[in-house]
Amino acid sequence: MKLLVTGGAGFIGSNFVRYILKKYPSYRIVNLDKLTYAGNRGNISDLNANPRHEFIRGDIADRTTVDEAMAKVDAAVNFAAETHVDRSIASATAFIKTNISGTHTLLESARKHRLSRFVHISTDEVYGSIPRGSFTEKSGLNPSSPYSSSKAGADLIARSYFITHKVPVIITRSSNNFGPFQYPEKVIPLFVINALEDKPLPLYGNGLNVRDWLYVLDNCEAIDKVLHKGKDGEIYNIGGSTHLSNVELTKKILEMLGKSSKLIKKVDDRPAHDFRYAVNCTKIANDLGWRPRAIFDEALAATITWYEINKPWWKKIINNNYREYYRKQYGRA
Ligand code: NAD
Ligand code: TDX
Repeated sequence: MKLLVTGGAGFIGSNFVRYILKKYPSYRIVNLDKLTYAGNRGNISDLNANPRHEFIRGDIADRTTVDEAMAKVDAAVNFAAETHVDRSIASATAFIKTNISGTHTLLESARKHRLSRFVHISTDEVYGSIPRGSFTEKSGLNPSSPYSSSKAGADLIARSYFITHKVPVIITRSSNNFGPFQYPEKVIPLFVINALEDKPLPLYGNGLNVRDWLYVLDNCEAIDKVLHKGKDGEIYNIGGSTHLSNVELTKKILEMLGKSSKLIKKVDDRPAHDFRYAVNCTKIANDLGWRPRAIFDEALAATITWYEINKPWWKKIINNNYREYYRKQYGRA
């Protein structure tokens, strides 16, 4: 199979590209990535000499680039997106352009090139917050941030291309991922790095907001199953089944690193901060036989070790974005 992976120089995309090339020795990947602040060639430097991996620097909203890439492949997985909620609150423009227009451009091209499969990577955030229980794939969309709204818009357009144009679209909605190569603006890498450097950990609001943590390689396995065995037009939730409040998560990180909880600094809350995300994963378990394998504490410890070992990777990112990191380090207050 020849596969187009968009956003394959980002966190989940780079883990997925590596996972697929290793698992399927005959597969070829065309990796299309704009290399925004979040994309990093260093995330895929081990693939530089791999003849089965072709990297193209380009924008998913650019029709010519997309058509050229799409002409080379049989199927596509779309990871490319603007992904940080806080940035979408500061300015939503890039989110609308990439997440909505970019997805539309890809769908048009997939239609033209008659792709055999188009997996669109969405998020549990499109369902909005749920105080208890969990959302199924039939639940309505109720996003609250410009990020999640742009992802919900993309989901609806993707679904419409299946219904109207019979483009073989499948959507995945996963919970919060963590693991190697995650850009250190997201809570786990940010807090691990700050703790390693004995800097404050800016915990938003009362710290009681709950997220369901999914190890990135479990997500890669789920997407692999969806790509090969999923049914056209379907949506699959993917969750880690590890629900933790932010304060519980923060204390775990500090404990694993042997650091004091005095490093926790409560700061102003994120505007419209969703309280709790939770997805019901019965469908992917029953239909595709997927369940998360990782044991959370072990996967978190392995992730912490990865950041300890790969200091030059995150030091370079921080040095290139010094002002931003200074602001994050001291929080919003
Ligand atoms: P990321 O921010 O680490 O990486 C995004 C990648 O997309 C980067 O390499 C970036 O350069 C690229 N990109 C951005 N705009 C582009 C454009 N216009 N054209 C081409 N490339 C572009 O993101 P991530 O955390 O790896 O998330 C990947 C996908 O998974 C996203 O669609 C996100 O919404 C979804 N998702 C993420 C999580 C999570 O916890 N990280 C959870 C659920 C869903
Ligand atoms: O400095 C921080 N302090 C803090 O308390 C940061 C960055 C976050 N938080 C809190 C906010 C959230 O409740 O931690 C929780 C997780 O925050 P993020 O890492 O920013 O993730 P979240 O907003 O939950 O969204 C993530 O999961 C779903 C990804 O960024 C999305 O791309 C994905 O769709």
